[in-house]
Amino acid sequence: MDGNGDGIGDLKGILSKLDYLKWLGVEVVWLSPIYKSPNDDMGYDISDYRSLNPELGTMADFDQLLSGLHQRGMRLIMDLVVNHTSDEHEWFRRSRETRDNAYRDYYIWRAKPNNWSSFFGGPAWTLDERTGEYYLHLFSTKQPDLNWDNPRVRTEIYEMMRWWLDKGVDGFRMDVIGCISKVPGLPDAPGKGELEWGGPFFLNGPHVHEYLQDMQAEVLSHYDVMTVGETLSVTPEQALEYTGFTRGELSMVFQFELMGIDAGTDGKWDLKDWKVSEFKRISSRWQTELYGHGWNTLYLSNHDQPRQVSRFGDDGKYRVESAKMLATLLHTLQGTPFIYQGEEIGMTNVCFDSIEDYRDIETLNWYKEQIAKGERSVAEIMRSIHAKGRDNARTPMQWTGAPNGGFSIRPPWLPVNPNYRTVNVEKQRADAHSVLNYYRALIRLRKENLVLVYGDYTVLNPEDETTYAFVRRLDDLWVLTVLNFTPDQQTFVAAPGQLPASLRLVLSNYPGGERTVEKPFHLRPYEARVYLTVAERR
Ligand code: TEU
Ligand code: CA
Repeated sequence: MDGNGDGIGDLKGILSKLDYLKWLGVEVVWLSPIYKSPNDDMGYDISDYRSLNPELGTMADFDQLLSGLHQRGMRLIMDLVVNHTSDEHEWFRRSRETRDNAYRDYYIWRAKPNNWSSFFGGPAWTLDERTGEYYLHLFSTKQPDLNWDNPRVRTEIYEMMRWWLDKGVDGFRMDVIGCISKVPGLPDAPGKGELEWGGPFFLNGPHVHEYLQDMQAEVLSHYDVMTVGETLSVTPEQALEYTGFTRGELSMVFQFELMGIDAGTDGKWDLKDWKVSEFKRISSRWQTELYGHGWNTLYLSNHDQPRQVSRFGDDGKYRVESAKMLATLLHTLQGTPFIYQGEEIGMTNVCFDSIEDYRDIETLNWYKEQIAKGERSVAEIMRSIHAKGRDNARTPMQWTGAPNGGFSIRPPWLPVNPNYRTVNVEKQRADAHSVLNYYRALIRLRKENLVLVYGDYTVLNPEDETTYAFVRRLDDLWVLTVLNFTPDQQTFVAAPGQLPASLRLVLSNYPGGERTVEKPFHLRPYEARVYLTVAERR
């Protein structure tokens, strides 16, 4: 929400929406980076960790936001981006001056680059003319990687973390935290030279757990905080090394296995159809393997991913039904659900015709690279961008049907999705059957039923390609979720003994439907139902 009419969302704007968040049932707010930044990667390139991007507000605005949240019983977690800084950060400006200054080893310099490639295209190394050496950047050339093997870097980061925690923030979402430890010697990735990805040499590297345990001992354990690490390509086994209850590292991590379900061999832009059975296989694996040992995150959207209703549902005829169906999944699995702004009203992907309307560096770099290669037509390139571009999620929040979706009095930094007149908060608050009111009901349901928080998990129909049914149990409490993932009528039949007789329907995205557990279940397009052992609801 833009609070001062310059077309850019800001802290004052968010402050004006705290009552909305409270009404919805939100408990914790995670802000993407708001620090000083040249915005090469929308704030994920920080040039000063202790001051804010003036576009977003002042420190007084921040203090007001934090106390506004706390007064309402909500909490705030900040984005901790410490795998890299901006090249405009003081440390890097000094580091690049000479080969032997005190800040040189804050970053990773080599006389010769290895063959790793950057997540944002091109090599992961850039030659810095002044000292004639290359610096490592897993992301853009303006995001040099910090050298975590240098104890001074760790100490500086811990001090900065304490500074924010002493201000009263309630934890951190840790950006690409699984990338902070690189394999010593930075060896070439085997294989195809420059095009090969160096992943195995910097994902879950040799010292990552030691550094996180150190961070816990030095900083986090002294505060009442929650942490969530962004860990690319972790398996459940690896996730437990970060989050296991006895590990003393992180509260939870974001896994990416599900986000890779529609990516072909060439990566995210290489569009691939996905199967309901595969979705369930991945979801079930995480549910089962973390249960009792660590804590899951649940998410289907964020600022890097396309809109979930466009990706896993139907953003046309069944937008409302499928948005609610996905929301039901998100809130009835085990773990902490993360809702990304606008998801709660079923916001959809955008299809801007021209690349000029896009802002995201990953998208723009990939577009340029593809045009230069000349292997795909512009139409094909745009097709991938429409499906997977990060700006799908970044279009302004649709508050009302007023111009610019009520986000700003001015045309915003990124165009508003043209569907804002039909899809907006104002309209949905007034509609008892809206996606928004359904999210609110789901959040409440979760808070009222411990089985939804602590229950175990069993998938009932792993092989079926149309529906997803699972039960969760806590002592004698049961919850059953039945979801139709298709635009057609489907039937789910439970096997004998899979369900108790006493379950009652407590929430559904359609009126009517079987109120008790009957066999078979007849499901309408994208129908979702939640059943509970109502008598013993607690
Ligand atoms: O994302 C890490 C990351 O790997 C993403 O760049 C991901 O590869 C891509 O978005 C998938 O399309 C984090 C932040 O969430 C992202 O916004 C930043 O761009 C990135 O780190 C660098 O800080
Ligand atoms: Ca603004």
